Amino acid sequence: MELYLDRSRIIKHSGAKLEDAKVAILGIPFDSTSTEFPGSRFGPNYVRDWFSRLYGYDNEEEQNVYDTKFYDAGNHEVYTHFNKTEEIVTETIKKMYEKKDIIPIALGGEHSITHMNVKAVASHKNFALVVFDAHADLLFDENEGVTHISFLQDITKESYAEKIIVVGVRAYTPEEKAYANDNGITLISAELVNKNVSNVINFIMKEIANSENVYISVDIDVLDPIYSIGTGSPEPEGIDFISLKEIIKSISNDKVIVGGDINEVLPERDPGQTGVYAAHLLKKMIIWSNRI
Ligand SMILES: [Mn+2]
Repeated sequence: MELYLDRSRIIKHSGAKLEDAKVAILGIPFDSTSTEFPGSRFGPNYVRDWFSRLYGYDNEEEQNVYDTKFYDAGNHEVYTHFNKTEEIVTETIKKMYEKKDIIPIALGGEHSITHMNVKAVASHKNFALVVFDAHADLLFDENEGVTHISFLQDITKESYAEKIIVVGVRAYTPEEKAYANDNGITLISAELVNKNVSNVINFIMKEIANSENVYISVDIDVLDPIYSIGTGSPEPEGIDFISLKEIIKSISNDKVIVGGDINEVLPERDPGQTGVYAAHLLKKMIIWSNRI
């Protein structure tokens, strides 16, 4: 299992062994299909650095993240080619499952890494997929294969999720909207979240009522650029951090989180806030995933 993993930069104080942990952090420094600014491959270690500066104790949850005994698996080896990378990443996650029924939380890398983690989790469990993103990521070009702007269409075609919802969207083409409509994908705009987050939470819970398990994928560009300018394709008029937090927290109160990821953090273009918010979200997601 160590074959493809670099553990030289794991989160300080994350001392749990895989056998004792419930959550496993896995860096996937893959950004070969980036269409805008590249560099999210440096995201995993950057988010770890910010994570280590945050208090371990979370006042809201009254829990110390380091008491949850999460396991930091390190960063996965990647190739330039998506399929080759996915093959070894899913193999590693499968080997983790053989040791422990783990909740893998991946750190990107670009958003296509969601396809890798979702594929691995889907081979063990059923779940609804809730994606937070400024974009619909439903563009498709059959010559390109899986990319960070098309991966959600690939996930749809491969039927990895019982239900797909994209929250916080504000940049998509008419074709993407039509594809979502035709394939039962629910798009919830940033505008709707900003108007009334409680209504959005109720709506999401209804949409995923038939699923026990949920996979949470967060493209950091779902946040307004005042929180996340350090990303490849920022879009104005996004949602604020509290709304993002309230939605995921509400889902985790009711459902079992079986996997997740935080992606598209671009250290080179980040004055710091994207990193610190991504790290804060990671801390919350580790604690929420440990709840049930
Ligand atoms: Mn995305």
